[in-house]
Amino acid sequence: MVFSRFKQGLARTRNKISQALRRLGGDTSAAETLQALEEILYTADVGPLSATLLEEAEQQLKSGHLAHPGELRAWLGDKLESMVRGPADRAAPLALDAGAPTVILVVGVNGSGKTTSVAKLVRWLQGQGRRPLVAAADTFRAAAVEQLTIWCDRLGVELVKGATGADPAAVVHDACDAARARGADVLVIDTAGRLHTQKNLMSELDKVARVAGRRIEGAPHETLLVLDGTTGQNAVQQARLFGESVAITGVILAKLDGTAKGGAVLAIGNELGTPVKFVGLGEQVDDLEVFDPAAFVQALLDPKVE
Ligand SMILES: Nc1nc2c(ncn2[C@@H]2O[C@H](COP(=O)(O)OP(=O)(O)O)[C@@H](O)[C@H]2O)c(=O)[nH]1
Ligand SMILES: [Mg+2]
Repeated sequence: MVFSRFKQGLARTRNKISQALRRLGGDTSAAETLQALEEILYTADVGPLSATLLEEAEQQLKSGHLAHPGELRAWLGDKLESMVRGPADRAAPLALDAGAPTVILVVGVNGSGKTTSVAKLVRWLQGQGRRPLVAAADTFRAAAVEQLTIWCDRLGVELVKGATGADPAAVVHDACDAARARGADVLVIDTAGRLHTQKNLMSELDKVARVAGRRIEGAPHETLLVLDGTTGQNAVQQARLFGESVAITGVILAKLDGTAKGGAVLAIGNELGTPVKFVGLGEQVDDLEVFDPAAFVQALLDPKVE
């Protein structure tokens, strides 16, 4: 199931890769093989790690390994899988039951997919038998609250919101109390988009986290950074910068369905030491999957076209 969802969602990245791999045959020269590999790594936007992988592949080819395309595929699969980090426990990717209720703060830049990911997370939590409550701490634009209201209505989940322009920390304060009073076991907080360079907005985020921590012990228990997968290596850079001022516990890589740069997920797991916990594979509430590195890499390199 996860495998086929990844396959479908990764269609664009996967097609690029299988095109390159299909060109290889038993009589392909080492140079041609390396070229194909290079093409794979660069189009998938694997990033700086590509150079290391190419060097290793060259060594392998020199010593007579990887001569067959099947071997190259298997070798690449092993390499990629060892690079990428998913949640430590894929059956339980989030630290639920960490607090009463568990507080999940969702952050990221504008348009990365935060609000949609909040809706998807709520759906996922409901599927886990949880009772989530949502806080609309993006009080910047009325449209942002409206968007979240529509999702929450559809999902049958309560939303705590403030007036447009209200202090997000005040909304979170109320939401923490509401979550407790109404017996919710998870509180998911949507926030406004911000860049790591916007000092005032970053300190606003600090305040939101502090207020949550005062209302509920240990909160926020999870701080998930939502990244736009279509931006490839820029997403990696964003994660690095964001991580310098916010304690990120995991990444949601959204929009993987719309890109050939699926390799960026590998770079995030490798460079940041922050696990990719979920990937977004579409615009609907069910289009969220717990990230499983092995299934992801297998799907990426699967030669079968469907
Ligand atoms: N194809 C695709 N689109 C997505 C995904 N996640 C979000 N989007 C779209 O990206 C746009 C911005 O999403 P939104 O959640 O409003 O971003 P926010 O500004 O970070 O809250 C919307 O049009 C979403 O439908 C995804 O996983 N796949
Ligand atoms: Mg939003």
